[in-house]
Amino acid sequence: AQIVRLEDYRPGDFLIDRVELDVRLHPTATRITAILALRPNPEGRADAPLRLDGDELKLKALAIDGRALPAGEFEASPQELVIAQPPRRPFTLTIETEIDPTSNTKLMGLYRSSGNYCTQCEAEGFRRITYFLDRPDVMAVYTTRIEAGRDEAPVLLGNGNLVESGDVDGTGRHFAVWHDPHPKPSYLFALVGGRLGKIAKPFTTMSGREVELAVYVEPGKENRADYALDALERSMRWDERVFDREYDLDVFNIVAVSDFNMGAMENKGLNIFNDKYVLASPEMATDADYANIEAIIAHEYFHNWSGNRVTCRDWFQLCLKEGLTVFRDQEFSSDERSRPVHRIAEVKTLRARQFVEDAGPLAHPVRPAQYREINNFYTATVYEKGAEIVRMLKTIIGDEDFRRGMDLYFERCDGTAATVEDFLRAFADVTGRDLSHFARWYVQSGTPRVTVRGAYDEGAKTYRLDFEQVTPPTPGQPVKEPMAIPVVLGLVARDGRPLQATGERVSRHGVFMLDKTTDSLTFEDVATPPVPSVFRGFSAPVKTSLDLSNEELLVLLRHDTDAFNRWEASQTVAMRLLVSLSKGDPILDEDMLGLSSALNSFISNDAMRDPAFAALVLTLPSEADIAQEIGRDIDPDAIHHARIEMRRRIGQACRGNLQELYTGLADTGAYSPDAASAGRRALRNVTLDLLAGADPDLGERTAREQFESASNMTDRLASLNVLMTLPGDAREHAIDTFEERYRDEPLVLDKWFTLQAAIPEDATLKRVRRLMSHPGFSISNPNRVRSLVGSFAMLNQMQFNRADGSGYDFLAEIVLRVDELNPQLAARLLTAFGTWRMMEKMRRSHAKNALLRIAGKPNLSRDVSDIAQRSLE
Ligand code: DPP
Ligand code: ZN
Repeated sequence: AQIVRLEDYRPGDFLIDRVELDVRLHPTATRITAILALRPNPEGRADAPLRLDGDELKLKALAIDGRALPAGEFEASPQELVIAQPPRRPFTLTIETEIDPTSNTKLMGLYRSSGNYCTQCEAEGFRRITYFLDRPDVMAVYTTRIEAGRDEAPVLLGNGNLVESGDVDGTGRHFAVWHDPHPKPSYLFALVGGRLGKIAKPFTTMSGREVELAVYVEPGKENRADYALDALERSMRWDERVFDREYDLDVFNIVAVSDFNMGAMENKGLNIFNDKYVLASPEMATDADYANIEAIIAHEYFHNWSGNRVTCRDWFQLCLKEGLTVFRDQEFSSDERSRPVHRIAEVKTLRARQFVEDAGPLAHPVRPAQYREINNFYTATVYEKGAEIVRMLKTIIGDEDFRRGMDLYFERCDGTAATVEDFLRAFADVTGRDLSHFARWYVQSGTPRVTVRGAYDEGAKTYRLDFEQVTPPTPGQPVKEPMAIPVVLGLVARDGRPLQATGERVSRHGVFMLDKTTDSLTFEDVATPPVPSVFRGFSAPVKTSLDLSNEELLVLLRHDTDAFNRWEASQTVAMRLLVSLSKGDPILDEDMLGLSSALNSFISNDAMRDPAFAALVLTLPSEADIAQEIGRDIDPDAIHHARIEMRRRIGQACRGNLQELYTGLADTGAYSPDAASAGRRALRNVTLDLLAGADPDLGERTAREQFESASNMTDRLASLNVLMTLPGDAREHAIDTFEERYRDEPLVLDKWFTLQAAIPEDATLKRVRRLMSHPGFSISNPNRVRSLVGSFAMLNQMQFNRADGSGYDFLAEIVLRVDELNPQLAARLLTAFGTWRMMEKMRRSHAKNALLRIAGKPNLSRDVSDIAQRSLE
């Protein structure tokens, strides 16, 4: 397939200023008339043909300035419409196309979900509706007339504001005209037509404009949309308060649909959401679901400025909107919840997804230099690492300059299609700093590893820290340059007393910049040998090697003022023991004892002060985390058993305290999804898991009781998760009871699929195959496929990476099946092979064969063939 390169970017030869669409919805033959106001781009070539993008389109009519174009003057294929000699002045082009939304299983362009019509145009879906200059630097003002049968689609929604609506006399059809005054790229176009229930509330913006906020859902589910609407309102207030960003239309509509490739989409004034990220009730959603809904509602809303008002010049700049918007939604969640707890959650996700990606065959820079299929670049690297870059920038220049830089960026770039350079220039201009070295974070892939060594000089009362950074090679980048790494640090005295220490070259924001391969830093007047606390708050997306003993790390767990590093210390000690166990190395009793007694005193002294934080400290690193830490010749069975063993030992060592905690945290009163209540549930459920590890009989009894008495989905699901680790009748009975209760609730059934796909035992693959013929499963619904097949491949390390290769063969088979319906979904599943090279030899060869089988299949989608090829390179 053809490779698109950043270095080949040039402005288009034509621009489109206005688009008038007339869309006549029909299940299998929707007619679209597009009137495009075109003009030659002064920055383009003067004699170029006009080439419009298409994808599986059927051209019905074509006219320039109202006159039909004769056959010889254009060439139309499903993929392209070319006019060799277009006018060299402004003109209108009228294009009529016909499409079949019912057979659109790719869920790109206009398609149907539960009978309703909806669209998804990012990245390149608009070209499946009409021929267009489908690139983000072509920005136009859209007016959309939507027409449909009144019975079939009583609700008709478009971008912008509603300007007209009414009946089409005597036909049973009606129409609505929507006008969006803000110029936008085609990827932000959307329309919806269908039978939908609505909840709404008024919102007055900071300058006093009246806006109606509304959420549309499947009729009958309106009462499950309250939390989403509330989150929207809080997001809007927050963006006004924190970034001075105001909303700019008369309505803000959110529509939930059940068939959606991504989480949600920020179409101007008309966000379309995967219903998983809208619908919630205590009976059916977990605390994690509520937190995700809040974050994603905020994310899509924040795009109104970081993405829509300022959009991307080309798809290489995707991180310009995504990294920045993830940063913004993370800040929002941190303000709404607990900042340190949220930070830990962010880092856990970053490590689990982005570090893994960066260490595998699909590694790429935050701003890639090339792509074959842009859909494959909506990645953890672009999103999560992209957000970390913005956070580092803020850490380096400080809060005030960061805010001034953001203001300047929005002011300068409003209404334009911008680049990463434009973004950085705003911060360089407000601070007078040279950010060119920092900019390397956008272009160099791979996770830097920073080694830190400390040395105390008793006589001079100084403490020196030596730093060294290395970034490993990644695909296409064999040699790496040193990065500009902000290290937020401090020193901790062993007895916990605050340690006064001044360091040279530590900025007034507490940051030491490591921008060379090696560097050191000396602290003066250090009274006693300290324990260094580096990368506080995870100040940079790097891996760290510390020459600290377990004992010293446990000093940090007890005494560090930085909550992130307290947690990190507990995890580092646990990880060291887990790695030793996994490799079959003996672990010293004193090391085991050191950790369990530290945890025991943590439970007695600290756990109830911040239960959410305590839950994180008491959660052992996952099997996937351990595999990453080991890095090569992985044996997932050994890792699984090592983790079970650690869980047992910690559970037994802390049993008394855990039992007390479990009882003390008993569910009281009505459910509320707030962070404090969620934290108590999280801690109680971690406690249950450790107790079950220590004593399976007690675990089973307690989990069954909790399953039966739970007043909310969080506790019910947590008890089920514990039961999944305990084979037997109680488990199977609970599985059946849950199914019985929720068989008509697809989003809850998804949890049931996931639960079973993650069971760590040999029979699971058979179980997953059987569940694929469950009436609640559907191979064409992305949420169902991800819940069952995706969870098996991503959550069940041991069974996906089975020694006999059958886990790989299964995934390959499903990827090929799904590819015929929905390439984007298939490609996403296939990324589970991203860790195949670090497996031991037998597994590696099975995985490679499965990948070769996929890559060799004729007629693969570009999405799947791109991932398969890169995974094999
Ligand atoms: N732009 C969407 C989002 O991340 C995904 N297409 O919000
Ligand atoms: Zn986004």
